[in-house]
Amino acid sequence: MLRVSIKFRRLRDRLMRCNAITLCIVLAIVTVTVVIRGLTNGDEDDWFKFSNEDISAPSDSVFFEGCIDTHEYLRDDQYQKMNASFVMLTRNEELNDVIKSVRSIEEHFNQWFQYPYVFLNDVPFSEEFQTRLRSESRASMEFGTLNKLDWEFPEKIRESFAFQHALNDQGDRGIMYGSEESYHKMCRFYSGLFYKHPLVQKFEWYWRLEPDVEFFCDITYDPFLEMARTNKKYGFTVILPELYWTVANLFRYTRSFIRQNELKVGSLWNLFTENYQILETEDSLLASRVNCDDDVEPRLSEKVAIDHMLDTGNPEDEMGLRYLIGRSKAKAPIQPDKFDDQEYNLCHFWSNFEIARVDVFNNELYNSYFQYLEEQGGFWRERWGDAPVHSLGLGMLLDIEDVHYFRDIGYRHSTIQHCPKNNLHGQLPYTPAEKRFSRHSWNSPSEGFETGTGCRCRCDRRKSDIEDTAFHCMDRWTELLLTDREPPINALEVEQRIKFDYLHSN
Ligand SMILES: Nc1nc2c(ncn2[C@@H]2O[C@H](COP(=O)(O)OP(=O)(O)OP(=O)(O)O)[C@@H](O)[C@H]2O)c(=O)[nH]1
Ligand SMILES: *[C@@H]1O[C@H](CO)[C@@H](O)[C@H](O)[C@H]1NC(C)=O
Ligand SMILES: [Mg+2]
Repeated sequence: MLRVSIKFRRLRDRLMRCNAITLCIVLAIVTVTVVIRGLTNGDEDDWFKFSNEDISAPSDSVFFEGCIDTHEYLRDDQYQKMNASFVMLTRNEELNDVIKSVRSIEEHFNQWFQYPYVFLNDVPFSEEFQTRLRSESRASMEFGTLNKLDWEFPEKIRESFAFQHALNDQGDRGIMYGSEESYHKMCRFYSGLFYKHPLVQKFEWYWRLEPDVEFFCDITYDPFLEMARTNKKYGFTVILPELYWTVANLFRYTRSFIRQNELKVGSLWNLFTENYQILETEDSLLASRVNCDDDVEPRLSEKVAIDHMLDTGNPEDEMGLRYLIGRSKAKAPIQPDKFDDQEYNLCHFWSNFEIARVDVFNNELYNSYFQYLEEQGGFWRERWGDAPVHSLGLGMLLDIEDVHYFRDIGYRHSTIQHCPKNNLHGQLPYTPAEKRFSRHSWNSPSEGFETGTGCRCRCDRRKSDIEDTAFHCMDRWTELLLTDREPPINALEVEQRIKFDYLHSN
């Protein structure tokens, strides 16, 4: 099923990139079909949905399908507790939402594993905050305060007219959180500073948490250990597209950083970028006018006819003349967000959940990337989120197989959620490590599926899964795991074929 869809998606990508009219027609047909189907049987599960599919691949799949016996797993000689902690930046006022998140992660995971917590705040945590949280877990907790330089924008910037104007302007333009200074600070902090905090640096791994998040499934194994065993460096549970206007110039600067440092990006880069370099050619005029497959034949036919006229020096060559005039009048197609033949597709790992090695960010390359972005002022001139910044940084540094999709971890933050289907065969009875986490029998898990990955997930099926709504990003992820990228088209080969036809038809 998935392989068929790969062919379909190639076709669709081609249509989308080149031909707005065709796209409109296709969309119209799809809409009509959806309406008709809705009227006739309404069985939406017949449609292709990622949430119904098995997407496991040799380079990445869930560590376990369904549950494992945690007590046995922990007793095993091979088990070792990892050098890891939870990390959460939060405010005193958010205490109740913080408790909700901690209760959820304790119930679904940490009651068995006892990983410590690190809480960070720009002002000191209150006594109440600390005591109430300590009563929520047997694991140790540390409460850190950020130093001012890590949190505030430099004074010179803060006091500039440009700074206030940039924030007001983002507010006027309706950019989500664009006028909130603290949101900008938060994004900047998570982009390039959290992993430098001494409390975070005490560990080799971290699991980022936020207030008011919810976990839906039991995580019966140790994600840090399984990542280490399979050589994974970064794990996510949601991938989705960013709001364009928050990052309008991020990719431009990212490309220029890559160019200045002559970097060779990792294969993960392909998850986040559209590639316009589909022709292998030295001819830059030709390359600039070919952005998609549909441009190849027309642009090369034009070139063959013009070259032929110039070679033969025949001014009566009507076809050649017509093409030459046409080409000199034509403007190069404008792709405003194309840099070095690439464009950011806006996909990013949703960074309010991350399980990763601290050194995936704390390394020379990523640090200088952050430094470069900081110098461009994008954390206040625009509202660059830590999620797209992390993703593009990781894209440079990592290969696709360095990343793990925690598809079996059901997660909700704000209104977006991923709740996996339960694995049909791999369910085990729940055995809490603490009495306060006992469950009522009426609170039973959702039904199981052959392709499911989850362990005792309880999902609200009325809510749609981000795997299905952020289809394009999931599509890219699975495409990269399952297929090789199409090689560029050799311009010379196509040109020779066209030339042959051209000379033999004249
Ligand atoms: N200490 C502190 N923490 C902050 C501040 N701003 C944001 N945070 C924390 O940073 C995290 C993300 O900020 P939020 O404002 O919740 O951003 P969000 O989750 O994208 O947006 P919501 O959907 O509105 O929750 C949360 O854990 C906040 O508690 C701040 O000014 N001080
Ligand atoms: C954990 O990792 C940190 C950072 O790499 C290191 O400084 C620390 O010594 C480690 N702790 C243990 C107990 O191994
Ligand atoms: Mg939040």
